[in-house]
Amino acid sequence: MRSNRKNHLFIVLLLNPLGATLAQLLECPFGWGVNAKLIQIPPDQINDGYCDCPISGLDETETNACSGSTQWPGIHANTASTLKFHCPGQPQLQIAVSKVQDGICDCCSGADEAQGVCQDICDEVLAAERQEAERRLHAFREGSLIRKKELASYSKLREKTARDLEVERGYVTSLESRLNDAKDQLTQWKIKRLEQRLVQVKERTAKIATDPEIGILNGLSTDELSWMIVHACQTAGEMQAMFPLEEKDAKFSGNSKDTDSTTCVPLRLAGLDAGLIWESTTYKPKFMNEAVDKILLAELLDFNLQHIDSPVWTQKTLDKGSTHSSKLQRRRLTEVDPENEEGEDLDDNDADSKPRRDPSRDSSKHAKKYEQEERRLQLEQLILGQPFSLSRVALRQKAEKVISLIDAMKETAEGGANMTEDAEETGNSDPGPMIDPVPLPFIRNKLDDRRRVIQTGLDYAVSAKVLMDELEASNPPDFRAVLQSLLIGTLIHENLSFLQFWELLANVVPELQTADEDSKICKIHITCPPSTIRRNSVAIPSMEILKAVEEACIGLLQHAQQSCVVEDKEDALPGDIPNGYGGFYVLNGRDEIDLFHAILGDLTLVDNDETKHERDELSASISTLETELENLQSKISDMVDLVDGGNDGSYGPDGELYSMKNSCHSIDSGKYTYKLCLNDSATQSEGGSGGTNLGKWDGASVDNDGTRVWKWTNGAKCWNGPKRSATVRVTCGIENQIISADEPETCRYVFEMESPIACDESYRLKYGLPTLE
Ligand code: MAN
Repeated sequence: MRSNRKNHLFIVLLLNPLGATLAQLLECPFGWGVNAKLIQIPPDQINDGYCDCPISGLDETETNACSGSTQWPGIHANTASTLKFHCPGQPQLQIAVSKVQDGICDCCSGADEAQGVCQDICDEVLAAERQEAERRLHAFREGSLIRKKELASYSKLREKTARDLEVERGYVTSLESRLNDAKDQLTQWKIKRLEQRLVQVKERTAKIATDPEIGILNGLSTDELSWMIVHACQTAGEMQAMFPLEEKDAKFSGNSKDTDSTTCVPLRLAGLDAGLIWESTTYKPKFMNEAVDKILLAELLDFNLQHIDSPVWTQKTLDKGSTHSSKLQRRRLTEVDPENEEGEDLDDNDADSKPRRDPSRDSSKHAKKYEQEERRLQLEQLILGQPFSLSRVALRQKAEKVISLIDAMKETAEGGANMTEDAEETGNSDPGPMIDPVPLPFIRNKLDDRRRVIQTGLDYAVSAKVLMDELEASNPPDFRAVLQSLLIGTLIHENLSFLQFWELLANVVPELQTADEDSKICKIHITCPPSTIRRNSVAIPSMEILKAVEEACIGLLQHAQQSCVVEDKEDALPGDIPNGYGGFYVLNGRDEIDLFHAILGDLTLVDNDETKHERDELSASISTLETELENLQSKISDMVDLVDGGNDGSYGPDGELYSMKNSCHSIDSGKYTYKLCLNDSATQSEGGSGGTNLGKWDGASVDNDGTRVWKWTNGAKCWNGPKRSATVRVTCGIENQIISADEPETCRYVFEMESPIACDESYRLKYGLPTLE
């Protein structure tokens, strides 16, 4: 060991010129117990690879010689890394001191070994190194030019963009105000339409209702008008349940196929036509000239004009209806929110006749529901007690009777079958009465169906009664006019025929109710032939209606009598349940030859070509401006991004990554093609198809030795391993290109890439390259 000292000292002095001065002062403890003393270490024995201070290790802090001493923990990594042997003529090559004098030639000159051990191969080796150095220098020259140019153009662009940004922001303000103006125009247009319709409907309904010649509601009391509205809704519910939407043209008889729907839609629409809506939870009426927002009413009307088969009448449903699909629009008419598993009621318009829930759950909400249910039942009883409901009650009773008969027969039949089996066992051969059971379920279903029709009618009627009661309680200034307008509106939107109207009238005006026992025997609930009365010299019904009903009655009576005869023949079980069974008819709404078509047809809720065109134009200019604004905002956001050097600083120092923003780079390696996209994702594909996700762009950073590192993380999970990730280390080069790909650990991918952006000062220093003018 000692013989090597000279050589080693050379190393120390070379690497640490201060070492000798410090070492001159070095004293260290030596020996133990009574023999302990301080010894002085001469400079040539410091870091000579021989441990003179075994207790403290102070003389060999840069070698491993004192490793294991009691006080010195061993050579420190940082110190070790600085302790290198420099090969003369090879500035890039530094070798660990342990490789000096180890018998292996590391330096091309052989300077790391004793003289004569190695051959000098520097000419050969340095030529290759020189070539590499030249290549590096060339790349650096070119690359750093490109880098400078790109940085300069980014910086110029950035300044310009910062200036432009102010201008663009000014455009936003003006676009926004133009957009607001356009929206305002559309709103004003809708309000104008609303006002026009209100005036039109008011004039027309007043005429239809009270014209001395043709008025159809002349002479009626407010109570009668109110009950006619309730029964009109009952009719609407029955039509809705009896004839599902596709089977009839009637648009507004509560037109959702959803039988859960219990709100009397025609009445709600009639309300809008009268400038009136009912508050969504208390059903207190709000008139437009009082509390109702004109804009809301205009929006509702306009929406309904455009969506005649799925109208709305509250803000909430308007919002749903206008922004969502028809599926959601349909839900609007449903009492129970299908997304709510609890089956809670929608707290808007649809609860006016229901809920019909189990009241046993003990929250105040449910107590309230219980109260509502009580109220509903009371109203239902009240409605069932009206003359209009007589045929419904009769049909219900008849249906119950027949159904219990069918059930009893079924039991007997089953019992009989059992008995037959028993009889076989016991030898009793009497099989009992034989009944053909085939039509029974059919009849039973039809009767159930009829009961459902009646119940839907009742639900609608209850819904209307709730609204009527609240309306009356609110004591509106011209109650009669409001009722007339609501009734006419309901008839319009329900698509009611004159004959159905006559049925309402005949059942609510006591003097018109027939005392003709025959018609009761025939169980016809349409009052045929019509009677007529006069109140204060006003004819009820109007002459026009009387005439039309008289004509219609001729055919109806014939049909009714026939069915009476058929029914009477049947002792117990009917063979079929036609419409009109038991005297309960559900009539189709009006058609184009109906008297009411001529009277009410022009007030039906439709959008005509002209108004459609006007709205389309206004809407189009709004959407043009919206698109323009959206584009401008996205442009501005890109500009801000540029000025800010990438909103999250993602363009790196001096915005050097800007020129590479969103660029993709590929390399084929083995059977895979790798594609790395900045600000996006990295993929691995095989045979040109598909692509395994190696991760999403996770940003750029610089590691300890100044190398740029880009990362993609959170890729597709590796089977039994981590999520895939990719790392790129970027070095100086003239072009942007990936030069190597590797997967050193399963699903962890590393790449080397060349790019001009890495040709910077730190690269120059790292490789000791000359400065460029
Ligand atoms: C695929 C490729 C490979 C990866 C394995 C891991 O074959 O993504 O790179 O090593 O999955 O199962």
